[in-house]
Amino acid sequence: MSAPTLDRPAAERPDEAALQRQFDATIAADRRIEPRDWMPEGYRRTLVRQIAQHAHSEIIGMQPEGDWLLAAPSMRRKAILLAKVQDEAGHGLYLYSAAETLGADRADLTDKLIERRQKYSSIFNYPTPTYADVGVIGWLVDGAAICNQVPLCRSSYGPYARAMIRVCKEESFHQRQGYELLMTMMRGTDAQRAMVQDAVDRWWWPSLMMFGPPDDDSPNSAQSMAWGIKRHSNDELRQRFVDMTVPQAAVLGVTLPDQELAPDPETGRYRFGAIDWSEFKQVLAGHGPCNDERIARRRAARDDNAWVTEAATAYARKHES
Ligand code: BYC
Repeated sequence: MSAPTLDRPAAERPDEAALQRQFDATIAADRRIEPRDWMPEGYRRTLVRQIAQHAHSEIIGMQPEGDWLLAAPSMRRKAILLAKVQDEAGHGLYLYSAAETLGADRADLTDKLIERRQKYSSIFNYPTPTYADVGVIGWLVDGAAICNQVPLCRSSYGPYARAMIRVCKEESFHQRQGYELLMTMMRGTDAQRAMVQDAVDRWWWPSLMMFGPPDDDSPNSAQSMAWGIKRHSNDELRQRFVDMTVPQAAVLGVTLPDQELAPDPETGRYRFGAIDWSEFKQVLAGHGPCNDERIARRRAARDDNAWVTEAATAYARKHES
């Protein structure tokens, strides 16, 4: 980071151009940047933005499925769901720790989320009215997350890449538990099959939006890819997700709600219909079905549990002295 060098006498300050060259060489050689390495301010800012957003998504992402913890249909389903939701909390914590290595303050990031000055993934602004939503989140949302996050295991910033390795292992368990739940429901009654289809209809398009705006409308992609923070473009990963998911839908016996979805014999990939980007923009602007509810609950969690943070901080101070 550049900040600690500023208070040194000019003669002792490392040459900024040389540091930049060293940074560029590290990126060009596909090696990792570590917290103590010098990095351009824009690189640091971009990482804090993406990692904070990612952490917020994991924490806010506990809510839609968390709503089913008390209503899960069996002890087994409850135990699985509880473990999954706890994993998401863990992911949030690894990611806030990664953001801290860049000089960010965790409480400040939470405040920015609650004040809507930082984003979280659009997908978590949709409701979970039936238990099939739990399965579909595992299958589609965790499936999309895996597509997006596996390449992030090779991200150029060491702490982010390392956090992603563990996160991806857990996400792949989440995706399978969702698929297994849906398989079980599809072997059940007509009403259960209809419930699964309804949930797929509601979550399919928002899952495609998770990958972010199309490449020609993605202001951050080019620089993030040049820095090796992102390894693939939003559209590339979205296409990879569609190609992976269509055969899984066929095995499950559900229809994906897109009449234009069809194999393209030239590319061997699936063509799909136009995404409604106005819906995505509305959700990002805070007008999705559950934006207010998600933020209100996160605010209440921060405020109602402030005494725990205060007590833990006081305890830690006592043991420091
Ligand atoms: N939602 O230039 P772009 C999970 C924003 S949780 C909201 O393409 P970038 C799980 C974007 O931030 C895992 N905002 O940006 C948890 C930017 O705005 P700002 C969630 C979005 O960063 C619980 C603007 O649009 N995964 O798996 O190059 C239960 C322009 O976009 C979204 C991550 O967080 C969106 N969907 O690329 C179950 C992945 N898309 O910041 C599961 C990590 C875009 O300039 N993040 N925006 O104001 C990334 O990979 C990248 O940040 C993105 C966007 C691909 C999402």
